[in-house]
Amino acid sequence: MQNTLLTNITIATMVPDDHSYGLIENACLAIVDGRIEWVGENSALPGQYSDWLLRDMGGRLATPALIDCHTHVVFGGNRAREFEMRLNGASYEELAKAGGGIVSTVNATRKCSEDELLAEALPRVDALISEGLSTLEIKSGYGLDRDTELAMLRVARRIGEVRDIRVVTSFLGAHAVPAEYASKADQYIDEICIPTLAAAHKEGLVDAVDGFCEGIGFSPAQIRRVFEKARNLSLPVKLHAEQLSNLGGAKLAAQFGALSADHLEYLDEDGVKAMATANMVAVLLPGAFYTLREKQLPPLEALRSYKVPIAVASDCNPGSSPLTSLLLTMNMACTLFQMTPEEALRGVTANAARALGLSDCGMIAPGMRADLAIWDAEHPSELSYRIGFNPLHERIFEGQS
Ligand code: DI6
Ligand code: FE
Repeated sequence: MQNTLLTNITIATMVPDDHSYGLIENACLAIVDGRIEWVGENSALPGQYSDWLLRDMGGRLATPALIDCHTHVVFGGNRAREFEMRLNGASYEELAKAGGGIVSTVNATRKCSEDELLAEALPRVDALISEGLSTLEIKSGYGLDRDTELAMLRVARRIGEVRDIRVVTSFLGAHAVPAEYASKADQYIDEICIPTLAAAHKEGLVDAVDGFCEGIGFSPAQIRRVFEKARNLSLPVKLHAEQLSNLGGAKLAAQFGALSADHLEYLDEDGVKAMATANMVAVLLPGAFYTLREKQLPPLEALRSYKVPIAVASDCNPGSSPLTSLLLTMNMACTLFQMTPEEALRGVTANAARALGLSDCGMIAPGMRADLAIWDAEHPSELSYRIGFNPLHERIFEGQS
């Protein structure tokens, strides 16, 4: 689609950060070589576009294409049985300690070839794409040995080749301690996690480095060592922090200039301040909160008052968030966390881009990539309002339908 002009369209640009959606009605949008060249009201359209290929969008709504900035979509097997056990009384932490949880997905993932991992991941990715996704973050972390961590990241890169999406990877070697290193977490960090990070980086497989800072994961001191390696390799960091308890993970991440801290139910005001000072994004994951039936809400008011940008993501993973819908994630962010529909949409567009360190997507403005979602909707609040309904009319990726 070269030199195309979309006409008769309502656009939620998400540009001004003032809770307005940046709505333009009766708008036009000019696309050249996969980039947005002009956007504005029809009445202000410059003459040079008059002989371009016109596409009448029938008054529909355009938003930036959706961005899922926190997922674990590559893994083997599923944990439906564990879900059942939780509903029969076992807690997530008890199951993790009894060799279930993340470690059981590690066993299933290690048994899969790269082709099998790809085949298992693609239906999940396709579900996200069917709701207008353009950009997907994918973490490793279910291998926990060198070969399987590398395999997961290669599969993540392949997903970006076999589908029209942009994939951003995160190395999550510090996700859990594998059974062969039980009670030897420090040794695992030294012998597997850090050397595997170096190997994955050498293969060009790592865009950022993540960790799970939690009682059932790694201590701040252990995460610090992984982050020091990331700094050495000039890789940005992010952290699963304050999900089930407050270990000060967000503050640690702030010391390393992290892109984001994610989950954050137990974040305190000091942590919020540290995130604000370090210009970090708070990534909230209502799917995990919902699945684990958590009670502790993330500190939304404090995040708002310190002006920490808030993103929301699916956290798609087999244990705590088997969720492959960003529209449902947006609905949950509103209903469970009391975010507004505007915050939810910003959370899967402009602020999700920021959480990934991307400055060329997530908003509709000249110079941005032409990654758009066209909806059968009149107003963007409809995207968060419905439950289990997909009003996507068309997805445009780098200017192509
Ligand atoms: N926090 C989560 O919610 C997921 N990982 C993490 O660090 C859970 C992953 C799983 O249970 O498989
Ligand atoms: Fe996660």
